[in-house]
Amino acid sequence: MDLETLSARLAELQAAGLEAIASATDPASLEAVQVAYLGRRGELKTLLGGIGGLPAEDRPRVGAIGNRVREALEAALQGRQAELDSAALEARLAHEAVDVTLPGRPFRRGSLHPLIETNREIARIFGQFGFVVYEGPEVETDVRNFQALNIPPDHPARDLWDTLYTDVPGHLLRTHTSPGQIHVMQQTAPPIRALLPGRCFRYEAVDASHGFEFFQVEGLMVDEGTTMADLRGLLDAFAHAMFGRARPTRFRPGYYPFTEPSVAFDVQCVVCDGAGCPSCKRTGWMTILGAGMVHPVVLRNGGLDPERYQGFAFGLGTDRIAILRYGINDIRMFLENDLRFLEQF
Ligand code: 2U9
Repeated sequence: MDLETLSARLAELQAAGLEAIASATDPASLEAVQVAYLGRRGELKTLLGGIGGLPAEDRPRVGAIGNRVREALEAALQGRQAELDSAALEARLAHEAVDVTLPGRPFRRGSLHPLIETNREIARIFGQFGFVVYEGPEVETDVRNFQALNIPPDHPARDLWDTLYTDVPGHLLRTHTSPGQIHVMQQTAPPIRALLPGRCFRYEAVDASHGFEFFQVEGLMVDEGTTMADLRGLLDAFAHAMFGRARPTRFRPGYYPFTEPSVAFDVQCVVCDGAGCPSCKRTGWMTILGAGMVHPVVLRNGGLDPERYQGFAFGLGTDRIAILRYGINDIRMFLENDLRFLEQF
């Protein structure tokens, strides 16, 4: 090959290379162009391999042209690479753009279960009188659930509190939170003002107003000189906070093995305001809790001297209070996990 031909071929190569670079649309094809033209076995190397056939005085001229071609192609490659990079960046920015002016997605807010809500309200009210919330276990011993509460084996009152039993002899699902009060009495020195909320169990035919599991809050106060007047005042304050200041209340005689004397505590019917309706069985009154002065035997079982200390206790059904608060007519709904019911609270 002579100088003229080689120069012309180098010019063609440059032109073809520049066109290939300009039409590369992505980094991979650009790299392929680079390899094809400037690689170790690329077109430029191959063409310059023909330099050996030229007369010695022509070689530097061809070498110089070859360098210019390489420089031109390298510059074009760099320029094209920069173009492709910025195009890729533009595309990414457009794709990943965050429109900060869009409205946020709302969080789905849950709500408290009506029994939890009621429980908290009860604890809040008694908390104002210094009552502290304790919790006891749901599986209890026969001793704490019955015997310590003055209900010995074969006592007829056990029929009222038949429950579910575990495989471990002498252990059962608690029928009230009272055994927790025994824990408190044995572990705390008076003055005691304890509130025990929790799940309780009983052997029960289930219907709209009875469940085999239910929730209870019990209160216990023990101190020197505690009287039934303190109990009455406290329960009045509770009833007024829960059902309204003007709502009349009353004590009726009751019976529990663990309190003596025992009472039922009624509020005027919250449905008919005392006129008489199906909700209050036409009596005008609703029993919202039971209470009494702690039996001396129970105080002694709790490790306290009944000559020195007196106390009162009360127990209320959380489900029942919640029914009255929210106007619910079937306690089974509390435990069915039906969102149509729960979302109303
Ligand atoms: C100790 C001593 C005495 C707790 C009491 C009641 C009366 C009562 C019922 C109300 C509705 C249970 O949930 S319910 O079915 N409870 O009427 N409970 S006095 O007396 C105690 C507790 C602990 C050591």
